[in-house]
Amino acid sequence: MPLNMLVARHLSRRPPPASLGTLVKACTASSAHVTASFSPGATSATKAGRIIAPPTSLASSASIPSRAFAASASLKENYDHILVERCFPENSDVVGGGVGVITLHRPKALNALCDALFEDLIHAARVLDEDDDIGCIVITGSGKAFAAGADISEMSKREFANAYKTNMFSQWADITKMSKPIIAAVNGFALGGGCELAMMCDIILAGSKAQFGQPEINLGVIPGAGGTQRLVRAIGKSKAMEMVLTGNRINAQEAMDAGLVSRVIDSELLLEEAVKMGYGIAEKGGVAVRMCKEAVNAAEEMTLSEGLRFERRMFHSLFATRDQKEGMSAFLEKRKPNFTNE
Ligand code: CO8
Repeated sequence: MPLNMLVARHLSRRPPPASLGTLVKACTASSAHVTASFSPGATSATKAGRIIAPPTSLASSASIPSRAFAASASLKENYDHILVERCFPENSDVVGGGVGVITLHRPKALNALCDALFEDLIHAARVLDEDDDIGCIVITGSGKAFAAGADISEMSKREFANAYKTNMFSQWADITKMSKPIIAAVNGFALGGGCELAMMCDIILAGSKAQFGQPEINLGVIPGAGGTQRLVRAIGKSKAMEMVLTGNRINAQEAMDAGLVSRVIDSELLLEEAVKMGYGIAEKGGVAVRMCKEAVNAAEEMTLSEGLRFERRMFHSLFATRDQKEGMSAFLEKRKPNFTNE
């Protein structure tokens, strides 16, 4: 098996979905990078030629007590409903320049978001968020769906008291707590909770076959993870109201015209383009990237004057970073900056 395939597949025992064919090219890693990311010292075992230990950055981060999750965080060897890959640009020594790709992979159920899938998704997202080699995360779908919503067969049996007492689906919001940017690469149906999951991400790229909708009204319920709130902020009241009241879907171009997505990309190239965009973000200074995310997301919650003050304070604080010194020096010296994310 070529090295790049090994790297692209190292966290998945399942065969990658067909769409990953193009991604593998984008995920090509140099042998130097493989050594750096998966040093023998950190490798506990090798099965059938596949490295199955956590990457060194995760192994070493185990000693950093900064966040409770980090203490035991490593990607699982196998997930039931997702595929996870750590991709690195070819011939690059950018610090933290990798992109974590999480592929929702329950194609027979159109990636319906059952509890177990969401548990997998949140676990992997948290680990990648803590991984110093990774600067950006991509969430994508497989088959003909990004995700066709919450799992209706699982939901159909729930009763009010149980839903209320367990705060059903509240864990979904954990996706919005990641500090690194998340790109949703939507390639097919993004319906109900699937559309809401995409809206929890920071950038939505739509494949040309993408379809977005909030069809919960057809099931006798309403959206429950942002379809009546984030959608309004993204596309305005009238269009959002039409979507949630009629359950009608919009296509990729309509989503683009409405401001829900930032770009429409040929379906075949979507994942590759998303990973490339991720590499572009991951090569910037990591502290500034996180602050950009935090400040832009704060705009949804704050008044203009509060938001401007928050932005200015964050801007000031970046003058305490090495990356600010490096970025400005590099500009003046007419060279590329070498950010260290400090
Ligand atoms: N849940 C469970 N199974 C599903 C779902 C789903 N959401 N969507 C599709 N499937 C299954 C189908 O049952 C079918 O399974 P099987 O082959 O075993 O019969 C398989 O996927 C393929 O589906 P179809 O045969 O229907 O495929 P089509 O191409 O004919 O149609 C559609 C595709 C249009 C996407 C259609 O499947 C559909 O309408 N799906 C339901 C979409 C929907 O209503 N989504 C909203 C769900 S409710 C929700 O998301 C609420 C979120 C609240 C979050 C709250 C957080 C706090």
